[in-house]
Amino acid sequence: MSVRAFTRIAAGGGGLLAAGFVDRALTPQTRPLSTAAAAAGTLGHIRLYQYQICPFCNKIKALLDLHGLEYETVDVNPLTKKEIKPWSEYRKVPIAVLTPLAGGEPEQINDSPVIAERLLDAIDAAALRPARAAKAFRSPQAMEWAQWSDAKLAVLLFPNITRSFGEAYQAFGYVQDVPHFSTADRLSNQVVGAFAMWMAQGKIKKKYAIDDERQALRGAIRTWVGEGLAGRAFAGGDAPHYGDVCVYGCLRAIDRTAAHAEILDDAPELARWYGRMEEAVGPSKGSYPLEGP
Ligand SMILES: N[C@@H](CCC(=O)N[C@@H](CS)C(=O)NCC(=O)O)C(=O)O
Repeated sequence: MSVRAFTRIAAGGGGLLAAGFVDRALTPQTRPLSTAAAAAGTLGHIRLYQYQICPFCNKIKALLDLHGLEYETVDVNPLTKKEIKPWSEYRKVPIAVLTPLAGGEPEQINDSPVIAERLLDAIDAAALRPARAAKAFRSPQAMEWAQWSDAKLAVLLFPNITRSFGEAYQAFGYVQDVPHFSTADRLSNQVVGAFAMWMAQGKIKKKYAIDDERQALRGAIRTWVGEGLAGRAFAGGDAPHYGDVCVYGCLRAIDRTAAHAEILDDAPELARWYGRMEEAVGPSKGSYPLEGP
């Protein structure tokens, strides 16, 4: 496993859900479960190949969770990629595999914006929300924030969770909880992975012209709070739009790290919005597959 293979890995996930952050009064009713089944019917069985600390994977999971759609997650071993290597030439995550419920060929979808578009089309077709709200969810502004989240925010996460070996080791701690990883997989990923990520930090900073990574992240958060939220409950207004989901997914990806706690502590408006998003999105509906990957 090369250092390079780790350089695209960013951020990852547990729960900084401080009850005080949740403003229940502002929580929108965005999950009519009766129609979620219709979207699931169109999409079939959803399996998502992921790293738990990948912002692009967490964006897709947040989109599924917000709409009450069930899915399976398969954690890919970042060192060996053995879960995807036998059948996929594309070696990044997320990869979605949709299997029709009535049987038939599974469909592989690579690249999070492509996956998201497919999910959004199915969600719209199932009329999970009224037409006007559906249009607002995918408004041009929402899509601009989605792009901003991928291009500006996601790239800042990696340098912020790998400033020292200890931080990188903490970020990779999730591998200890992946059911199908062997003890050797867990040890090698946490130690070698953390070391490689720590070593790659300078290179990534150079690539994206990042000087002080915390300052850059705080700057991005100020942009989101000032221009995205602009005093509203969500960037989408009273309910989240797709841009809210993308930014939330990015931040949820690193929720086990010190960087996550720090940026929420530093920005009370962000923390309140994050709490509202946690409430709206709910817990992850991802499960591990019954049979092996
Ligand atoms: N444009 C892709 C980017 C995906 C990406 O870069 N994923 C990283 C993890 S965050 C990855 O798989 N890197 C390759 C590796 O780990 O070997 C998307 O949005 O899905």
